[in-house]
Amino acid sequence: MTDIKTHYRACNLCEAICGLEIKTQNNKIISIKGDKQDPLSRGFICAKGTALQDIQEDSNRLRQPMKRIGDQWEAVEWDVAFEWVANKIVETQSQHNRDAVGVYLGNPNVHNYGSLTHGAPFCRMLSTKNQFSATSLDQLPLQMACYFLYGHQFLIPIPDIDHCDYFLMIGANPMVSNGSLWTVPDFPARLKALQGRGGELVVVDPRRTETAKVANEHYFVRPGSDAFLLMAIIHTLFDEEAIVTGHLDSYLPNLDGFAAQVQDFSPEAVSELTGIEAQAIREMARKLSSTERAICYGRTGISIQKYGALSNWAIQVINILCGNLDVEGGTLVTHPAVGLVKPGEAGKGGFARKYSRVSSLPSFSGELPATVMAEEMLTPGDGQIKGFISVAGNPVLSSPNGARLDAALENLDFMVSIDFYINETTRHADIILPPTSTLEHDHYDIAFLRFATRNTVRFNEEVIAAEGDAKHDWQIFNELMARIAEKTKQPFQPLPEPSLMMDLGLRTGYYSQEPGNIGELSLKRLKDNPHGIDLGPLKPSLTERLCTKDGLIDLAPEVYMQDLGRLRAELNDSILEPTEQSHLSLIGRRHIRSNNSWLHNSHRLVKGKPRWQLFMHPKDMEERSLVDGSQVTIQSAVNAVETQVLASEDMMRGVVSLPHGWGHRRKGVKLDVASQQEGVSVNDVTDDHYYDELSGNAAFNGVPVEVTASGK
Ligand SMILES: Nc1nc2c(c(=O)[nH]1)N[C@H]1C(S)=C(S)[C@@H](COP(=O)(O)OP(=O)(O)OC[C@H]3O[C@@H](n4cnc5c(=O)[nH]c(N)nc54)[C@H](O)[C@@H]3O)O[C@H]1N2
Ligand SMILES: Nc1nc2c(c(=O)[nH]1)N[C@H]1C(S)=C(S)[C@@H](COP(=O)(O)OP(=O)(O)OC[C@H]3O[C@@H](n4cnc5c(=O)[nH]c(N)nc54)[C@H](O)[C@@H]3O)O[C@H]1N2
Ligand code: SF4
Ligand SMILES: [Mo]
Repeated sequence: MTDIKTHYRACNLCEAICGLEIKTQNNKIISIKGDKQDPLSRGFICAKGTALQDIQEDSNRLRQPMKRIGDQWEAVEWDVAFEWVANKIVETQSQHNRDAVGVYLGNPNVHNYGSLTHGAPFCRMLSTKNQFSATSLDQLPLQMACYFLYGHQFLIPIPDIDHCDYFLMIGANPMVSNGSLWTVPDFPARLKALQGRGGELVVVDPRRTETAKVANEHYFVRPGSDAFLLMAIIHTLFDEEAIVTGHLDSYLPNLDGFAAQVQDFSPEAVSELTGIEAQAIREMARKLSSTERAICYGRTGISIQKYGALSNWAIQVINILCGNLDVEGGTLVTHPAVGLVKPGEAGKGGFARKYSRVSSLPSFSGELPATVMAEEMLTPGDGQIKGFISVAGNPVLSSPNGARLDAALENLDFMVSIDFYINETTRHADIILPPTSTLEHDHYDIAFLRFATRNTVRFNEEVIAAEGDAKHDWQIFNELMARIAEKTKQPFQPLPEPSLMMDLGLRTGYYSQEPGNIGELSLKRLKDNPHGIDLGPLKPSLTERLCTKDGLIDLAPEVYMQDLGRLRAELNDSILEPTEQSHLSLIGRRHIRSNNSWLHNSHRLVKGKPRWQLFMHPKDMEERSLVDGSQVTIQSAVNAVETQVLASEDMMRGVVSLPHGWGHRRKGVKLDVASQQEGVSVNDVTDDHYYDELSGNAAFNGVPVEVTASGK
C-alpha cells in the first residue's frame, strides 16, 4: 500500500479546460472532482471530467502498436511499426508524388499540446497538398474572418461575459458544449451573474435548446438563414443611424459606402426567409448598439452551414459597428502567457493559396477542406490520395457523407492511424500507433488558454505513469520524422519535448517581457502553482495588435463582397418566387454526456435514456403520419438511414435534429460499450457536396431531407 496522492490538472476533453483534483493510489485513480482553486473554472466540472477515469482504465484502449492482418489485429513492437509506416510513406510519395499521401488531424489534436508542437512539423515534412483537419468541419469560417479583418486567424475576439449586459447568441449551446472558441467553464454561473445584474441573454436557434431555456428570449431561425438576419441587423444600424464605432473610428477606412452593400437586406425583406419578425430584428440591432456593454456571438450553428463564412464575418462587423469590439463587456482579444498574437507573429493564415484537385475548393492556412477527402481518394489521376494517415480523429463519423469516406478508406494502398481506439475510421488502418492517454502525459493548453474569457495560465503534470514502453504523441511524431528524414536523406534534429518549448514560450511571453506585469513566468513557477495563476480580466488591446498590412480594419474584403452576391441572389429569388418549403431541414445536436464520436465507450456516460434519436415537431410528424417512437427513414440527396423518431415541441417547424458521432455497430469496431449502443451516423446522410461555397467548410446544418415511416 502506498499513500494517496492528490494531483491538480485540467480536463482536456472540451474547450472549457476545467481544473480537476484527482486522487490516486498505487498509480490508480480513486476520485476525480472539480478543483475549487482553479482561477478560471472555480470548481466547476461536468460528468465527462469524472469519466476520464473510464478512458484511463478502458480495456479497449490500445497500449501497443497493432498491425491488421485481414480481420485480425496483432500486437507488434514499436520498432517494427515505425519502420513499416516510414517505409510506406516514403515509398508511396516516391512512386507517385508527395500528394499521394493524405493526412487528417482530428479535433483532439488541439487538446493535446504535444500533437500541436510536433504534429505540425510532421505535416510539413510530408509536404503534401492533401492536408486536412477538423477545422474545416467546424470553425474555419471564424478563423478566416479574423484573418481578413484583423490580419491573423488567431486574433479572435472573445465574449467578455463577466462584464456584459446584453448577449445575442446565434447558433451556440454553451449549457451543453461549455463554450467554444470561447473557453468559459462554469457558463451557468456566469449567465446567472449576467442576469442578476439586469442583463439579458437572447438566443437564436432552430431548436429550443438547453441554453435557450435559461435565456431571457429565444427566437427560432430557419437553418442556414442567419446571414440574412445578420445583414438585416447591419441594415438597421445604418437605417437608424445607430453606428457607434468609438475608438475604432480611425481604423475603418471604408465605413462610408458600406451601407450600400446592405441596402437590400431590410428586416422586412428577410423576415420570411429567417422566420424572425422584422420588429424583433430591429430590436436586436437597437439593443446591440444602445447597450453600453453588449456582445453578438455565434458558433457552430452559424459556421457549419452554407453561409458559414459570410455569417462569421457579419458577426464581427456587427460588433465593430455597435462599438462592442475591443471594449470591456464586449468582445476582446486575449493576453495568453504563451502565443500572444501581435504584428509579425507567424501562422497568420492564408486563403486560396491552392485548390483541391477534383472540386477546386480553396485552401485555408495550408489545409484543404475535409469535405473533399473521399473524392480525392476515389478519383484516379495525378495527385490521387493512395495512402492516408489519420491522427486523433474519426472522419467516418464526423465528416459529411462519411459513408463514402468509409468506402474510400477500404481501397487505399495503405492507411495508418495515430489513435488509441479501433473505431469506425481506424479499423481501416494497416497499423495503429497508440499514444499514451491524457492522464499519462503532461499538458499545457496552448490553444484554449488563448481563447479564454479570463486570462489565466496553468501547467498540468502527468498523473498516471504509463506502462512499459508507451509513447506520447510527440514521441511518435519525432520518431516518424527521424525515420522519414533518414530514408529521404534530409537533415533532421529531433524536436525537444513540449514542456521545454513551453518554458521558453513562458519566459519570452507577454507576462515575462512587459514591465508592470506579474514577473517572469516559467515552467518551474507554474509547477509551483498547480491550480494555475490568475492573470486578470480581458482588456482592450486590439488596435495595437492588428496584423493587417496597413494596421487598419477593412470591413469589406473583396471575397465577402462577392459572396454577398450569392446571398443577394437568394433574397431576390425568394421575393420573386415565394415557395413553400416542402422538404425538412436537418440540423445536429450535442449532449452534455457525449463528446463528438468518442466517449460512448464509457458506461457511466452512455447509461440512462438513449440520446441518438431524431427529434421532430409533433405537427410535422402528424403531416407525415409518423408515430412517436417509431422507425423512420431519413433520405437526403446522397443517402438514407433508418432511426427512431421522437416528438419534440422544442423543434422549429420544418426542422429535424440528429446528433453526430453515433453509429458504432459496425464490423471491426473494437469498442465494447459503444458498439452495444443503437443509433446511426447522421453523417451517412449529410452531403460532401453541400458546403459553404466561399470557404469550403462543411455544411452539416440545413441539409435538405425527407422523413418517412420505415418500410413504406
Ligand atoms: N453532422 C455533424 N458532424 C459534425 C459536427 C456536427 O455538429 N454535426 N461537428 C463537427 C466538429 S465541430 C468537429 S470538431 C468534428 C470532430 O471530428 P473528429 O475530430 O474527426 O472526431 P472525434 O470524435 O473528435 O475524434 C476522436 C478520436 O480521437 C482520438 N483521441 C482522443 N484523444 C487523443 C489523443 O490525445 N491522441 C490521439 N492520437 N488520439 C486521440 C479518440 O480515440 C477518437 O478516435 O466533428 C464534426 N462533425
Ligand atoms: N458535451 C459536449 N460538449 C462539446 C462537444 C460535444 O460533442 N459534446 N463538442 C465540442 C466541439 S468539437 C465543439 S465545436 C463545440 C460546439 O459548441 P456549440 O456551437 O456551442 O455547440 P452546439 O451544440 O453544436 O450548438 C450549435 C447550436 O446551433 C444550432 N443550429 C443548428 N443549425 C443552425 C442554424 O442554421 N442557425 C442557427 N442560428 N443555429 C443553428 C443547434 O441547434 C445548436 O443548438 O462544443 C464542444 N463541446
Ligand atoms: S466541461 Fe466537462 S469535459 Fe469540458 S473541460 Fe470541463 S469537465 Fe472536462
Ligand atoms: Mo468542434
